[in-house]
Amino acid sequence: MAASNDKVIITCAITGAIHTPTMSPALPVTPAQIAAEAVGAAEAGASILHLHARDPQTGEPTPDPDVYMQFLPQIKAATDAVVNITTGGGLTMSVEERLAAPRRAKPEMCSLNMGSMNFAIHQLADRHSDWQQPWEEPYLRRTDDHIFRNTFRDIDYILAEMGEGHGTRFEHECYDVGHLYNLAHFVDRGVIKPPFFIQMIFGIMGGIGTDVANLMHMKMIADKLFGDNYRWSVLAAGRHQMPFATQSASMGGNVRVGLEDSLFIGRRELATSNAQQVTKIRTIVEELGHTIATPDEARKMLALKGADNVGF
Ligand code: KMH
Ligand code: ZN
Repeated sequence: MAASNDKVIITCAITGAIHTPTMSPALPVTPAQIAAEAVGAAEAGASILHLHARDPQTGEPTPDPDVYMQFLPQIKAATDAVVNITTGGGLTMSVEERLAAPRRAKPEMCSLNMGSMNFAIHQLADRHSDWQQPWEEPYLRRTDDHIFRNTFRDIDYILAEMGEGHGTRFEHECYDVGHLYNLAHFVDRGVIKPPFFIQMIFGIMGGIGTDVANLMHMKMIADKLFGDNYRWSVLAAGRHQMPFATQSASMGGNVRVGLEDSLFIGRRELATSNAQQVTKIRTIVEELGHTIATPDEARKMLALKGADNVGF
């Protein structure tokens, strides 16, 4: 069994690299918007903030560390939430580009995607027209031919650069059962050490689907592979976000919400902010009889290096 949760960690993924500005006016794109949304999410109860950057003019995902540095200090000044920077980046970025901002920022946490896969969001393009920016439609449509690259060598490289190099720990993003076995390979080699944090992901086209039986299976296999050496969390894409997060909390897991994963707060109703989603899942978690983790409790649960030891 996974280490039991006294407290539930809420991660909020603020903007990501999947959704585009046309899809929702609430999606933050400028550094000021990303900082404000992150601070709002933390105030609502998120103890971890998962962050990507966007080009301030166009809203296109960017790997530029200078853009990250326009919002990271603001977030740090306004909240003690754990900053978690993506190493998945955006769908057009090389592994080197994906590492540029994490290298500069040396955060407490980074995401680490645990396998290569098809990562398809082209179907989102069929739901929209009148694009605000010329990059949006081609960015989405090209993903019917997109491989999200995360080879064993890439994973080793990121572990060495960020883990050994900067003491960063990881949100291990597992989009299918095979990714748990990939994680086990690194755990068995001793390069990933407990207590590690598994983010189980449901509903990305190319990954495992949104059947609750899949969540049960992922959890069962994680228990078999890792015993009580791990912490786990769930995110599901789109309308499955809240049901799957609720299922995770009711099974003793942690939860991730945020506009990176879903733009909605209810059936066909767009969320007005990241904080709105955090407040909703926080209410559910508390109604289930759990307590949410503060940032320092999350740090302790995940053995993080602390907010004083980062590069921003
Ligand atoms: N967009 C999520 C499905 C990353 O940033 O490294 C996964 C994610 C990847 O958050
Ligand atoms: Zn992300």
